Amino acid sequence: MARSALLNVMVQAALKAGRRLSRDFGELENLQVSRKGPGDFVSSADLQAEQTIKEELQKARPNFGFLMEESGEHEGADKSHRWIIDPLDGTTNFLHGIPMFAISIALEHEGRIVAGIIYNPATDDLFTAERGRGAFYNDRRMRVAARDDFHDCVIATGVPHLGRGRHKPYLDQLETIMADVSGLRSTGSAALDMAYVATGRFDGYWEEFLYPWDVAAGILLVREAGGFVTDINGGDDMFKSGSVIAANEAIRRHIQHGLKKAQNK
Ligand code: 2AM
Ligand code: CA
Ligand code: CA
Ligand code: CA
Repeated sequence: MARSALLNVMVQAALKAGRRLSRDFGELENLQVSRKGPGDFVSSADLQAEQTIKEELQKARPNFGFLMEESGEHEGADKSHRWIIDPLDGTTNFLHGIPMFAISIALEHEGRIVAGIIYNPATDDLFTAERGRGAFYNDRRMRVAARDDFHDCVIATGVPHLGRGRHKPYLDQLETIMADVSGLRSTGSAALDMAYVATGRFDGYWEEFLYPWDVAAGILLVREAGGFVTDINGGDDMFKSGSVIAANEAIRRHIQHGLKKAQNK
């Protein structure tokens, strides 16, 4: 299927920023790295990627607003459109030389996500979706996994790191879900975890303490791949709650039920 003009703009921005990220990934010793908080790093690669993406998108759609991890919120003349961008999701992996990181770009129109892409420049994996038009992995249609026996499932989760999330409730969640599934995984990139749910590699995913830019594109990818995404209580408030459960509907319910059980431990 031919890519729409809008998706093309997003892909070109990601490819351009991605080329630079790949170069930086090859010479990590030259990066400037600073600390935002305990265990929370940002590098010149994050900032440069964000700048490149912003410039490219602005050239194509001058009036749209922005919400970005590193430089925050900028209102556009057009109040109904907003880009939500994580220029480098998985900075910790990136800085450790682990090739699991991604650029995440979503477009919100009147509060609804209408387009999303996730791009891993290290593997050249590109995941794209537009509302009502399906989700694609390197131009092949994606579907979430159909598996409905929870015991057979490989479930992804984001491990709360230093500075975000409390440990005991998470350990209770892990213990509960772990007891029921075939495997647990964590890529260290929320965007990739969600893209992998959309391709059916992971049967499901949950995480808390997230920001909109971590998940905006991933939410659309999973939904357009036939999956379901809710917050931890089964509602639609992923951005406000910072929590996400994503899977096919049967598995999503299993995860939600497990997390509820963990709360009562
Ligand atoms: P980031 O790399 O864009 O900051 C889910 O685990 C998300 O948490 C990741 O997508 C990652 O996004 C963020 N994250 C991972 N380790 C982190 C850390 N030490 N401090 C802050 N955010 C982190
Ligand atoms: Ca970060
Ligand atoms: Ca992120
Ligand atoms: Ca980031």
